Amino acid sequence: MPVSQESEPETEPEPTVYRTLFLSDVHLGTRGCQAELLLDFLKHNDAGTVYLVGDMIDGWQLKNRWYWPQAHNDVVQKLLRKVRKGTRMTYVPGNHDEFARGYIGAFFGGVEVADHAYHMTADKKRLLVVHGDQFDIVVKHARWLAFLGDWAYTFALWLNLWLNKSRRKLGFTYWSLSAWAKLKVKNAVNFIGAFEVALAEAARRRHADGVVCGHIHHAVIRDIDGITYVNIGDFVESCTAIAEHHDGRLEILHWQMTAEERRSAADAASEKNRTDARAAA
Ligand SMILES: [Mn+2]
Repeated sequence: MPVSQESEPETEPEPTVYRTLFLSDVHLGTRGCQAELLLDFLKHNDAGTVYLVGDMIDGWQLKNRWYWPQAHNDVVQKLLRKVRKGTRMTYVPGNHDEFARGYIGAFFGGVEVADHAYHMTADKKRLLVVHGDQFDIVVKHARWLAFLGDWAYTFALWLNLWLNKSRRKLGFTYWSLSAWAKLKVKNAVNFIGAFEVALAEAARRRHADGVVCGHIHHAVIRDIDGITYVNIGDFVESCTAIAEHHDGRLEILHWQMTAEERRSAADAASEKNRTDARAAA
């Protein structure tokens, strides 16, 4: 017997249904999180498979100060509701929600928690799905590591894991690569480039055709030496997600306005065009 806890009006628009949706860096539990826009996004967009690629909940912020408004709760409910309706959902934790890394392999409300995942696109491309913070040290020391070779790369990945574990045990906050990069503003572009190359390299080492990640809040789809590099962006500043169409084509979805705001903006624009056309006549 179907049980519906939420009753939604009959007039709900039909959502666009993609093959896959990727979301990351939503940062629920912070004031910066654009939960209302995300709710609107989830209302208008659906998929057979959804990946939540880390920093969905900001455990670091919540530990300092509890902030959990209704809209943030609604996002969680909306996602779980999709699962109940048959969406396959995988949650790949990031550094801000690393508490979830203690539950790798478990299912919560039908959502699988995984350290990383491989997604096969409709056109048979194998994509590594990972948040990206695992490569912070590799990114920071990319130049040295390239010089030192393979053992250094493996060591850096291990060091990254170990350092953050120790910092946590000692009660320090997470060392944030993005914060570090923002301090060195003039290096921001270099930093994004280094991150992209490090993640593409990670995909190559795992014999994947591409990588879908988050972490640096910078949505992009581009080719790096034959590897498809995809960054989902975030739902804090840029409000972006990645969609896979039914033919395997990947696209960045921008959702800085609610669908309603979008419609009235379009109406206003076409009204202005009509007025302009009359004035010109
Ligand atoms: Mn992150």
